Amino acid sequence: MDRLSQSRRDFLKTAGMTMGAAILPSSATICPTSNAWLASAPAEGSAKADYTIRIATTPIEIAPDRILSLTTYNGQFPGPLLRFKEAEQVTVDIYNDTSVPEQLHWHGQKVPVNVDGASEEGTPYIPAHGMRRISFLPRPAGFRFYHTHNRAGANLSTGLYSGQAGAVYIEPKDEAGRYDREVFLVLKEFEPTFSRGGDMAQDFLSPSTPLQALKDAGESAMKASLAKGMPRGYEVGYGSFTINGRMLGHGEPIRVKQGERVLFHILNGSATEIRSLALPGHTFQVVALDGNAVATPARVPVLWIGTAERVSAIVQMNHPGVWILGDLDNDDRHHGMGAVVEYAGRSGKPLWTAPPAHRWDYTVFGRKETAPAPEETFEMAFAKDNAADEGFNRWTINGVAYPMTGETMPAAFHLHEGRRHRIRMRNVSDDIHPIHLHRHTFELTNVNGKPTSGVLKDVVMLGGYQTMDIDFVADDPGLTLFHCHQQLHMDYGFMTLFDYV
Ligand SMILES: [Cu+2]
Repeated sequence: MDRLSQSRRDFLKTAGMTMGAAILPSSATICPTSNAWLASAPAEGSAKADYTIRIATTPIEIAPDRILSLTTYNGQFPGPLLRFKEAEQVTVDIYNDTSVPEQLHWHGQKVPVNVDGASEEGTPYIPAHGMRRISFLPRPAGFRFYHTHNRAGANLSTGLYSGQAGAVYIEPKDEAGRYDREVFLVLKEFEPTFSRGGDMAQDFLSPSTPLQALKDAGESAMKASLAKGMPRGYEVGYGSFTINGRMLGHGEPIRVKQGERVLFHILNGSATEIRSLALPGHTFQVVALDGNAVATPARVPVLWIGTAERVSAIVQMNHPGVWILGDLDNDDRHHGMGAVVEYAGRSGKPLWTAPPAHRWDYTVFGRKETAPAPEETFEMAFAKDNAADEGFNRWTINGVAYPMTGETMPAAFHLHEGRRHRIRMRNVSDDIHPIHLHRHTFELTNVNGKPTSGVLKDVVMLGGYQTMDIDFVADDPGLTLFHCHQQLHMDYGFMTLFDYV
């Protein structure tokens, strides 16, 4: 038996054991004052973990005879779907079979710093050819994400360019929404290459009006850089596109029956890209964003999903046929970004038709009432130094680029436990930034001039030359990382730390 099938079997076995079985004792210890679960190495002869994750580089077939070398979780892409129960302790053994120390980040969860999986916060690395055992209380309930938090820099085989991404579902005590079955989809591109500023600015957000002052500042900085003879900074493009690790037409179809309500949990596991999805003749009833139920579930013809965002949406299957659930970008869809939806009793070539024009507006899912006033407000401006770091764009928050040396930095912003804080963000660049806050959930309170409330997220797309306010209660003490989730941006400065004072 090869090692790959061995590790898969081990995973299935341990995952199976947790189903209805008593939680196994482990070597984890509890810090009684903060209720934080602290990780420690498994003791000699200690009980088996509830879950085992093995990081290793393996061949992954994304289409017949299209086989990539990828670092993955448990030899598969996406990594196994991890189902936890809210606030029921789990123990996870993470083995690192690579020669590079790794960080596994529990994205969207309220976990202590030494579990979270970010070296900047002080989480210990999973040593090369070593392991870590961690224990924690999964929370909050909903659709979460686990992925590597390593810096990639110019190395396109590591960080989120690799295959280290998977879905987490934390079952709530009461499941909301009526549906017949659920389908998890992980969107991901592979075979990355660099280009010089090939990316076109995307224009799909609403409200869409840029702030003239931000635009003037961003454009004059870019003009000055080009006038000095600087080239445009590197961007990343991809050769292949997949849903659940298979290119369009090469995965198992999503088989549905007429009249069914299918709940899709969709994760954008991309390192750098924003994705769109449509299903011809159908609409999406969005019920949750980033795993958190929205204040106003609403029907949309197209989903736009920034890097690391998640959308949960119910589709009423009332248009029989064989369809392509695919990206609006023809080129990306032709290179694999899609999956086939096949009604029972129907056959033939899967069909695609472009959806009606539609803009993505987070406030549609919110409330009209304004959110409570914050007790403290932080101002942040995000800017780009074109090609400033060996040809890569350097990104700054209030003029400061997070250093890329790997050392721990002092926090730039200070939180008070229990207080409601607001981050007022201004984007002095034409890129859309998927902004992420670790270990906390934030509420959108103003989207480019439009007040809102009731949309709770951990990543949000901030439009080019736009503004946004996000509020959060400081309720998880410890260093807290804040960054753009676009790998090239976070790797070249777009990152900062909060601490609790
Ligand atoms: Cu960014």
